[in-house]
Amino acid sequence: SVVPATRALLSVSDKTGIVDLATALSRHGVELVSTGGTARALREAGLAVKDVSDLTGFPEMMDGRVKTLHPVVHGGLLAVRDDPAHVASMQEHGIGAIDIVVVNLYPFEATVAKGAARDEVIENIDIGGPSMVRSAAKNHAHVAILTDPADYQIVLDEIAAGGTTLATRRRLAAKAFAATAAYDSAIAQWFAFADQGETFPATLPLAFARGGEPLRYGENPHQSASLYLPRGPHANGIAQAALIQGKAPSYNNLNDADAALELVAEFRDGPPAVVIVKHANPCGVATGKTQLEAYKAAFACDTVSAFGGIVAVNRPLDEETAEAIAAIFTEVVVAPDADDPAKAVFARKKNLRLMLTGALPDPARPGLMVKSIAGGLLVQGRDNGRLSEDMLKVVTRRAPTPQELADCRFAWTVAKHVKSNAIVYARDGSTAGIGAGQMNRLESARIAAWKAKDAAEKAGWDRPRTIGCAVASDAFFPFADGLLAAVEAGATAVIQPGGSIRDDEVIAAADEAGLAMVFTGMRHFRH
Ligand code: 93A
Repeated sequence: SVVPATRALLSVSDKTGIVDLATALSRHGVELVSTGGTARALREAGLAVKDVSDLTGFPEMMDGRVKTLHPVVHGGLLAVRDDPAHVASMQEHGIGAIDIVVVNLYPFEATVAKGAARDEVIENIDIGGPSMVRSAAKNHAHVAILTDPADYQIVLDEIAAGGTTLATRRRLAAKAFAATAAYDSAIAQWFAFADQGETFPATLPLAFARGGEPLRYGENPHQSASLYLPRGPHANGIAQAALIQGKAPSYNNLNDADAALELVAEFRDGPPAVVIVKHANPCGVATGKTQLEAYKAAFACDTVSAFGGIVAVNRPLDEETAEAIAAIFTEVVVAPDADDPAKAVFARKKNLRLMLTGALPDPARPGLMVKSIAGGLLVQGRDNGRLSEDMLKVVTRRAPTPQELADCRFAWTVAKHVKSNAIVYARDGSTAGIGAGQMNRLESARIAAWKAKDAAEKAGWDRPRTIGCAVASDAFFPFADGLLAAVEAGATAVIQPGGSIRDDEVIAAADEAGLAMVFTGMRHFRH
């Protein structure tokens, strides 16, 4: 199973290390065969090289699209050396065996990444390269396929010792197929996302590669976990954020930080906004004239849950806000950026993780949501639905005041990011109470009201901030009871999708209570 090297085929776009490798190969008496640019580089280094076109009897043609796609090349790669029929075919057609193949592919991803025009991207889809890689890898019983410069030395050492070993050739073959699979999935993803804006690449499982280190554990210590990063183009999400200080984020940290970032990104074009998340649900969200004001208002919504929470801001973090955040135990702070004094504040808090994202992601972007179920994956487009003026329909006798309407929209935006059944009370650009994740809407409405009352008691306010607030419901009220619970809490305006068969009943109850209610026609389930 040791294969001595007699002939090598070299065809590389990235020519790093290729001269050294070829020099060493030729020193071991290996004949070198190469494609245009690679052959030129080797000749310039004074090496004797045979052109593939001399082997095939065809010139490279069609702008290089066809250079190695020929039976003389692929026969030399695929022939089973100890099969008499294969050997006979080689003799009949003048095909020489190739033992070592060194290929790296046209830089497709780099071409996409630099923002090249469509034609240039297409031209950088390598066809002949992956074909050679796959032929050589399939025939690893006889051929060593090098796709990574990191493996050059191992193969040279083996050649020096008499030939490549089967164990190495197998390992190289596995790596080669992983490389072509990744390459094709990047192409598929470009077609699906960047080119056509589709949300469902056919190659979903291949569209992601594990990034960096595996995570310490999953949701619980007995569960393993990894972070996978998309191949090819991606949005600047939490997975791409830079960790400025603190321990590597855990599975739960990333999950929560993602929820916080996605919600705060809804406010990226607005005034300073702060989101505090606990267990992937916001427990306080507010906008303010300053970042500190927004933080204080968000914190006041639920001072208990904020402990050990995740804070996200929509503007570069400033010092006074950092001081306020650092005053209580906070797991993670997510920000587009942080000024130096703010960083200095956190430097004193060794356990706090600071993650900087750069420009916040576009909340309207398309994308994929993946959830695993036993035996399969559920895939859907991300919920990028956003409210526009023309969607809103006033359904009550009373129309909301401008202030109520603003609070409705704010509450609605937050509710989109709260686990269903979501009820959000909001006033003056700040949440007053959030009810999340209950199995019926009435309970979420009650919990949100109870929490608002609790917050008022803790803060020593004379009354809860739900008095005169707006309430948002992520899906329609199936009965009037949930709405009446909100009325009891002090809500004067309601925003909800509408669409229940009992809408008439719910609207009548709203009119009875003097509420202003708008329908959005859009639902934001989040289960
Ligand atoms: O255009 S191709 O898809 N057609 C081919 O027949 C072919 N053969 C090798 N691309 C092809 N290659 C690629 O050319 C290799 O994968 C390598 O990336 C590159 C090396 O070209 P050169 O040696 O001319 O720089």
